[in-house]
Amino acid sequence: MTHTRLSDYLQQQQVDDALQQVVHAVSRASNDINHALSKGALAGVLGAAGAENVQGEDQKKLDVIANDLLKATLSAEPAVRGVASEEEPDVVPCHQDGRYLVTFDPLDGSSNIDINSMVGTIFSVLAHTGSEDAVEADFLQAGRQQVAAGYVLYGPSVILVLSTGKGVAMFTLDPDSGDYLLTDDEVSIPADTGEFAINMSNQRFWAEPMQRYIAELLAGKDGPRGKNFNMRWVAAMVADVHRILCRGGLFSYPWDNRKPEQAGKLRLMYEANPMGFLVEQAGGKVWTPEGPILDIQPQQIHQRVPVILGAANEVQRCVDYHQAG
Ligand code: AFP
Repeated sequence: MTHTRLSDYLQQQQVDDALQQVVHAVSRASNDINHALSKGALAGVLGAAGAENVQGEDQKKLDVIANDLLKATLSAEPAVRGVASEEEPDVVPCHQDGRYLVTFDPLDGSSNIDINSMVGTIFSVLAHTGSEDAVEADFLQAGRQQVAAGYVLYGPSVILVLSTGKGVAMFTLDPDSGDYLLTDDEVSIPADTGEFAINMSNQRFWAEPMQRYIAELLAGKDGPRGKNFNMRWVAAMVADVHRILCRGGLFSYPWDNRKPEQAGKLRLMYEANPMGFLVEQAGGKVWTPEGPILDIQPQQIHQRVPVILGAANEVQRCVDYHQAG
């Protein structure tokens, strides 16, 4: 069976040339990141980098390697006006006539690196409409303005998942050719589910409506939901969302009172917005308890947001519990 190559798919979808170049730059960088990951301890790339990022998190060596690879590859692309990264304190201006801005989480799930578990690269593409040199304000566009979003999941297979606003497509890396080949272009999230993903160890810190919603799932068929639910938690959003795109489910990283001043753990511009774009394109919902995440007007590049996403009916029920107070 022959599979469509990523380059042919982008042409068939009539994606503009400049955006095609951006997607190809991300796919090239992902090949290099995957190579570094697969060498792991053999290349001495595991473990801490010995520095903190702007989030105050200890960087892993591979966080820095992945960030440097993506920054170098994208900033060499004439179509790129600027980039922003979880690992960069400020936005990085690139080409003064570039049409697109790219935000990325170079290696999501860093706590999984040293245990050989799944990690991924998340990216979001916005049109540049502002000043000559890209500045932070140019990036502060609502998630619904994204022209493309996707991720690369470094698992048993390396899978690139992409949406340019016309549904979601999945491409599997052929290790022999180095090409990403189309393996699914009918990605859809059922409105109902029997599976949820949340870090249960934080349960006592959540707001009461979230505690109620999750308690009902745990009560199973003898509880108000009248059916049993299964739970998964990979501790890498990219892997949990990939499962939801493949077989449905609900994912949440809610606000909790450990740091009450912090809206949530996940970052809006390079985690919630790109993943939310994909989830909505696949028929799911992505909300905070107040409303759709993709409608949020960003205030700063590293801002955080509480996330409830996946099966539309489950997201709605969870949000309704919050809005009922
Ligand atoms: P790291 O990249 O620091 O491992 O964080 C990953 C993440 O941002 C997201 O991908 C996971 O869903 C979530 O954090 C896991 O958080 P916990 O480690 O608190 O479960």
